[in-house]
Amino acid sequence: MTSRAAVALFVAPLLLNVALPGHGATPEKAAAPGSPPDDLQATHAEPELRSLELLLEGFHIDKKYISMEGPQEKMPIKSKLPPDSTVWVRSMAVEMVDAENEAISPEFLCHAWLSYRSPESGGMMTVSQGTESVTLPEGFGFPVPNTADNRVMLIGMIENNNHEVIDQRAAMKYTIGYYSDEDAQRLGLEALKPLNMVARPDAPAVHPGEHHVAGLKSHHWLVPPGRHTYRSPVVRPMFERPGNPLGIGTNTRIHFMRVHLHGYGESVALLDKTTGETVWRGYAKNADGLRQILHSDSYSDVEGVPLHRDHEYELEIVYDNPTDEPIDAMGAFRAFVSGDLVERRNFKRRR
Ligand SMILES: [Cu+2]
Repeated sequence: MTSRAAVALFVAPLLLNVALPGHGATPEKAAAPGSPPDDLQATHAEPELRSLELLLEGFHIDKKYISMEGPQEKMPIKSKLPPDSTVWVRSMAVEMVDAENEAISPEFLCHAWLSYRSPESGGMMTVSQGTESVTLPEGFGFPVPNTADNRVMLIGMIENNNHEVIDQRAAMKYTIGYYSDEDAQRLGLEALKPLNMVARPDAPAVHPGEHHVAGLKSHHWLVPPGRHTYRSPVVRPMFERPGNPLGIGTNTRIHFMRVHLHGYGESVALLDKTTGETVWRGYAKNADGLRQILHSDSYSDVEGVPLHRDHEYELEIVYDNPTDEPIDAMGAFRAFVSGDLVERRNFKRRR
C-alpha cells in the first residue's frame, strides 16, 4: 500500500456553504450589463450542498451508563428530506446540547446514527464519541433512499462513564450535508456503501447474551487493568461466501473509515493477513482523569485502499486500562466502500 493512501485526516468541522431550503428568498437584483440573465445563471450554477439541522431530543441522564446501555431516542425524518427520491449524504456532525440548546460535554455521546431500512436493504452513517463529525472524500456520497418503503431515522444513545450523581437533560444536534438526487447526478457523485468491521476477540464478554451480533454472545468484551492487545477476525466476514450472503461481492476499495473505540481504547488496525501488511491503523486520544475519548482518527481518501476478495483480514485493537477494575471494550471500523456490495436481502430479519 502506498503511504499516499494512508492519510489520517482530522475531520474538519463542517464548513458548509449553506443554502437552507425555505430561506432562499433574496431581493431581486438587476442583471449587470453584459451578464447572462438570472435563469441562465441558475442553470450553470454549481449545485450547492444542502444543510439540514435536526434536534434529537428527550434524553435524561440520571446515572452512570456504559456504552450501549444508556437512554436511546429515535426520530423518523422522512418528512424533513425531499420526498420520493434519493438524497446523497456527504457529511454528518452531531453536537451534544442541553435542553436550552447550549453545548454540553461530548463525553455523553455514545453514538448517533442516520439510518435507512426497508425489507430489502439498509445502511447507516454514524458518529460516536471522539469522532463527532464525518465527511466523505470529495466526489463521493452515501445514497439514502427517502422512498415509501424505506424508513429514514435518526437514532442516538447516551453514555455516562464519569458522573455518579447527575441530573442532565440532553439532545443531539445533527447537521447533515447532502445533495439532492438531481444535483448528485449533475456532479457525477459516486455512491459509497457502508461496511461495518467489528471485532470480537477471545475475551470475557460484557453481559453474555446481550448486544447480540451475528451469532456471537456479545461484541463488547472486558479489558482487565493494564495494557492489552487483541486480535480478532471481522465479526461478519467481509466477503460474500457460502453462509455469508451479506458480504461484499467483488474486490472493492475503502474510501473512508473511522475508528470506533470505547474510553481507554488506544488504536484499531486493519491487518491483511495474506500480505502481512497493516492496511491502516487509527488512534484515539483519551482525556486525562476522565473516561472519555477526545478524538479518534478517520481515514478519508479519494483513491482509497483496496480490499481483496481472496485475502484474509483481521482487526488488532489496543486498550490501556488505567483503573483497577475491568472495563467494557469494543473495537471497530465504520467504513464506506465503493464497488459492489451484494444486495442486503433479509436485512430486517438479521438486525
Ligand atoms: Cu461501541
